Amino acid sequence: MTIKDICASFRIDGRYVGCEELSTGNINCTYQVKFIRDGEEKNYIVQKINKTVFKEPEMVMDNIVRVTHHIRSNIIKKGLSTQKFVLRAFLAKDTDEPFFIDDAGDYWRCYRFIANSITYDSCEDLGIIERAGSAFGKFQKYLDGFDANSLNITIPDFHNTAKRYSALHAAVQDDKYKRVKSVKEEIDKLYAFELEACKLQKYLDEGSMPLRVTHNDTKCNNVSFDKTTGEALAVLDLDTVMPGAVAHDFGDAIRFIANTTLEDDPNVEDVSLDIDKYQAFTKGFITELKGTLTELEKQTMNLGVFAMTVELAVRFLTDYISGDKYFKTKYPGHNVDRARNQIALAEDIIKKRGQMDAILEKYI
Ligand code: GN1
Ligand code: MG
Repeated sequence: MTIKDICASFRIDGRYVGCEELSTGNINCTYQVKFIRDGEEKNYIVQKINKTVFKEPEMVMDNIVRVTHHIRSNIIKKGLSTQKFVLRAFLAKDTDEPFFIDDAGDYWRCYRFIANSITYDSCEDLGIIERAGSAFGKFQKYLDGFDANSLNITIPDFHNTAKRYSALHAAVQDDKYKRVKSVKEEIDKLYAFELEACKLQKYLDEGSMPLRVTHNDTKCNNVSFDKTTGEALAVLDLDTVMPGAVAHDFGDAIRFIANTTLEDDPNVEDVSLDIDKYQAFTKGFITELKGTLTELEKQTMNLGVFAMTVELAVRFLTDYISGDKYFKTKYPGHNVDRARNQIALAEDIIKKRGQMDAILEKYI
């Protein structure tokens, strides 16, 4: 089936003009589709959901529909535009489900592309970074009152750092692709981080921290911005919305946005934590959530930055050792470069922890 056929299966009007594949995501296949309706250009995002990663796409879409419904009602209460500030999934014509299953059994979905919006894979503008922080903070605020336990667990133990380490240990043991020898140094570095990186999970296991509705993939390119005004609009990519710790969202966001280079830059000398970017995001995020955080949540925020950085390094390296089956890769060794990059970032986070704590203290 062509993308045009897929589009024809959804309740969207207008004339199909063309599509372009977007290459930023590491998991799903994403296309931006152009339509013309009443002489006006309308854009949509059409995605094929990765079934290896998301074993039950219906559950993913069920979470997304319920979460966006809750956000939408809060946005309406505030008198804000639902066209701009919340994602909308279209229904399939035949089933009225928010997905379409093609002949090959693959799941597709279709979102509105927010008019005049843009996303940033990297960003130097501290104003934009602060507004990304506010957007993710607001996302949590809008979902306050939504029962986290009612969400489907679409990827079990997604941010369970200890389980991610167990998978690494098992992959190293197995060494199916005989790749362990080439990444000995990286493995040793990650093993040295293990105790500290798993502390956050320990608090969660003990039940000392509240489980909130978290986004769990808070990369800055998952917030859309108005191209003209720079205003933060909707939070995107809600695939991994599940119960989690607030420090997961904070940590994952910082490791992405405050890295001085892209997360897969092979030149590790270019990797460090930009403290100004850290400050900008922290200001936006914490200002939204101030007053709602428990003592332990405040204390573990920067631990989350370290844990999420190390956890992703563990995931990239595990995937490399296990034959590159999970993340999309652009060249052999891509996952090793990604892991090295995150390890270098974790090393710099350790060095800058004092500075980070002082900044956090200021806003919290
Ligand atoms: C994947 O493909 P994307 O950008 O949505 C991954 C995240 C990682 C991220 C690293 C479901 O996200 O957990 O942090 O790559 N998503 C999943 O770039 O595993
Ligand atoms: Mg994602």
